[in-house]
Amino acid sequence: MANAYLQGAEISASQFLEIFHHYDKDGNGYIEGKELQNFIKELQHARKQAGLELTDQMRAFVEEYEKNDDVKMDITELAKILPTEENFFLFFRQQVKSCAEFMEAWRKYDADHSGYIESDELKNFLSDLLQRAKKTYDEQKLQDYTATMFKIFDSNNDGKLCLAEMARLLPEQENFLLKFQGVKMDTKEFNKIFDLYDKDRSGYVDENELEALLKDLCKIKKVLEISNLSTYKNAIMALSDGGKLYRAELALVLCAEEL
Ligand SMILES: [Ca+2]
Ligand SMILES: [Ca+2]
Ligand SMILES: [Ca+2]
Ligand SMILES: [Ca+2]
Repeated sequence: MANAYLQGAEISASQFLEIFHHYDKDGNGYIEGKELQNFIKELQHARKQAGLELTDQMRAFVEEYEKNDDVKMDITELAKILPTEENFFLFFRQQVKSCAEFMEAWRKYDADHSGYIESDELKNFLSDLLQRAKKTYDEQKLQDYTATMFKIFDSNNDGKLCLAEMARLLPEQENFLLKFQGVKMDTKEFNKIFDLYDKDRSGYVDENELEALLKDLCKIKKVLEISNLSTYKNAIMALSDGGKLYRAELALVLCAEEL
């Protein structure tokens, strides 16, 4: 593979994906161990050949690796290092800054309320993001872009994106959704919890009911931190219909199965 991209040439979203797969030899979703060693060696070599210094991001990454060779690089980290023509990770993060904004967007673009973002819905989402960022694009580009997003994020290849798959786009510190993956329950337990915390039996959980639920969850589940309670609450409430969080909406975050 030509090394132009390591020297700073701009690459397209699909080339970017190829590069990731090129280095992730065993295909486990991370460039790590020998793979990472190889990546860093080729990166340093290519930059030197082109008479270029490492960029600040590259240097920071290499320094971290030198301190701790257990470092794993996932696709969002590679996106920070390699400049892409349309760096959708950085671009997405400029537009969707917090978990609450992400949930709001989720609610809006899951137009058929299936609990998933399907191809057409993702296309609408990307199209709006591009417009907001005042980028020019045509139908072809939008289709490529959508297809690439699916290749990257549809981990279980079912042709639709669930909340947890898309949540990989969020920065680590904002990304409590990944923590909630470890808290999810089966349908029976989820329904029991929903009924228990829907104290007034209105059929939805309001903000206070949700707060009580999350407080108790923080006590039982070590991965959740009580200091983040209001962040969790605000983000999950962003999925609600004007403060009414119905069963199917809460299930997106707390239930491991489809209702
Ligand atoms: Ca790997
Ligand atoms: Ca949908
Ligand atoms: Ca999927
Ligand atoms: Ca209620």
